[in-house]
Amino acid sequence: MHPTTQKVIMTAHEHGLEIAIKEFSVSTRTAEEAAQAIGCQIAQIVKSLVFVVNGQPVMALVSGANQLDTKKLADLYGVSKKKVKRAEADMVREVTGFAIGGVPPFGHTTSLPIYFDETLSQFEVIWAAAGTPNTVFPISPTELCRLTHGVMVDLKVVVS
Ligand code: 5CA
Repeated sequence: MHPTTQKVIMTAHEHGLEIAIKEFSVSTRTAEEAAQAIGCQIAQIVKSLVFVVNGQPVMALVSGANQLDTKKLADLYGVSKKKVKRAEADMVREVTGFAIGGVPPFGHTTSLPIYFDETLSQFEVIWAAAGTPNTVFPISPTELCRLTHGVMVDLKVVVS
């Protein structure tokens, strides 16, 4: 098992949860690829995205079906939308310990505030990255929200 994946398993274990990692021979680097490999809806894929709000890194766990509305994230902090940026690859690695494409929702090297897309809560099972671009694991939204101390919010772009 890859050491980065081990970190994800251990963190879950510390919270009393056993997770079963699924490793694919194909890429699960993007939500589309992950859904394809798993054979689930894209909405069931958890995107673990790092944003910088007012200079502070935060993580948003967003359904693969949704785009994050930076205005909604900015509003949570009472700042202008201009103060919200997507983190660069280097920063993602620095604050999570993982490279883009395999960033898991927990097991990070630093403690990040976590926002949880409410769309994810409609499913019994959702799938998140397990530390590498070809590993994922299933989890219930309730467990994931509990384990990450996630704040459930509506952050999605509404397409009209
Ligand atoms: N393993 C999959 C599904 S679990 C996964 O990690 N998906 S993800 O959405 O969490 O990670 C890919 C995301 O990383 C992309 O949606 C994109 O928002 C972001 N990303 C990709 N390239 C870059 C980059 N160069 N800089 C910043 N963010 C990036």
